[in-house]
Amino acid sequence: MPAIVLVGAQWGDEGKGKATDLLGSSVDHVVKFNGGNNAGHTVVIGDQKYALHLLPSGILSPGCVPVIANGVVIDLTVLIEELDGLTERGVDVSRLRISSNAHVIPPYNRVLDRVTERFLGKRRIGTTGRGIGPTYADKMNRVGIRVQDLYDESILRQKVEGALATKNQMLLKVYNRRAVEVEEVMEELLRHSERIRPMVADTALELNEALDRGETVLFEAGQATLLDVDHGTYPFVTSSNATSGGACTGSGIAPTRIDRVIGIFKAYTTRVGEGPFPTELHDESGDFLREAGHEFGTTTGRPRRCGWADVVVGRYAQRINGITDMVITKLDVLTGLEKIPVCVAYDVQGTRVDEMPASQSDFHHARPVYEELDGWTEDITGCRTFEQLPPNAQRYVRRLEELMNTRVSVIGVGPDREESIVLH
Ligand code: 2SA
Ligand code: GDP
Ligand code: MG
Repeated sequence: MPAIVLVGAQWGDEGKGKATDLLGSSVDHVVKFNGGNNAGHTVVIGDQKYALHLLPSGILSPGCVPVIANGVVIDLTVLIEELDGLTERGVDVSRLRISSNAHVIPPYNRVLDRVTERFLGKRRIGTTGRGIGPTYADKMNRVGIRVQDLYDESILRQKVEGALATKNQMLLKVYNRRAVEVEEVMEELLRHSERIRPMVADTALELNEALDRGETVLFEAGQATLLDVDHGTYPFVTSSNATSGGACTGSGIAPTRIDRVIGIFKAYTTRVGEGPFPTELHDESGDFLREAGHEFGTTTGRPRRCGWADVVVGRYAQRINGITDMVITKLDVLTGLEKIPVCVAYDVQGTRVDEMPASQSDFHHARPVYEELDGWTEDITGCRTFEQLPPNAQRYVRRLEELMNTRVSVIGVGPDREESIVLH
């Protein structure tokens, strides 16, 4: 299958990094098409653990070309830090390709992200504070700075001056912060520009040519369906399209070229940041999931909010993304629970609702309607075939598959690359 999109089916941190890495050896290119260093993907290979933010997980697979496509926003300092960190650990990063159309995160947008959140107070989004939202806003507002601008200093200066004319008004007059100097922005943006120059390319052309040659390209989404700016729980979302459609606009690959969409669905649910979450647990069950699943932000270290699996969300993700295969991750985390509730519908002010409510207000009021499944106690981390799973774990997976009207192709039973059951 030459063009595969991999998306998160919930609110992120489903284990996309591990799933990408698992496919890595059979893939020629891994493309990051949205988001920036707000993402955090943890990949465990033997005794080595890697936390990737800006780089696609494919960077860890020898022979695979990692691509940062046009839909990504790049913090250049973080990019260099990540490249240096991996190089020190013996990873060859020289194959990286960076789209000349990708936008860069200028320092003032990091400041604006943080002060806006503080200003919003109780209405804050709970962003990662990396400048993601303001940089996408600049892109839409046509005052953004692109990678290609780094190679024309006079254009770059004009753009920085133009952007600062309004940004400094906001910083000074609205947020009571110091103004940002043109020179400090120029210095940061140009500090590493020559170093990345050999990697900068027309990645849309390169990817289309790779597909023409019959090579396999994997598009790896950052964040997830319910964090998508159009299809997520707006305004409690990130500022990019994290759903499968975003792979096309974010990379320059036409929808007709996509062959397969893999959805990553964690066997329970987590969310970081603010916003509605019907199955959230505020009791010891939530603490159990957080501890057993090590649910702390890969980028910010924030404790993740935890709750039971929600198949209304899963079905929604299946529909919005056109998911052809579902990967169920972290099944091992549920080991030891006597009963495992699964949310099959919502009660919205006395009315049963089977699909994601079209109105955000209804979703804020949605209360989960649960079906309870029996748990298992056996350690499943050593299982490598479906039949080796305890019968109740098998039933849990089959029931999710049925309720989400999908096909489960892989089951994760531990963080390591090897701790996976491949069904199809
Ligand atoms: P932003 O910074 O503008 O993208 O924040 C907007 C919302 O998107 C959420 N968001 C995330 N949710 C889950 N995981 C993310 N990546 C990191 C991780 C997060 C971390 O892998 O753990 O370390 O805290 C991620 N990135 C953005 C965010 O929480 C806001 O709700
Ligand atoms: P991503 O943002 O979707 O790539 O996910 P993260 O890397 O932020 O969070 C997923 C976490 O779960 C990481 O620490 C992974 O190492 C871990 N993980 C992935 N799959 C499994 C699994 O099947 N079982 C367990 N126990 N951990 C897993
Ligand atoms: Mg993550």
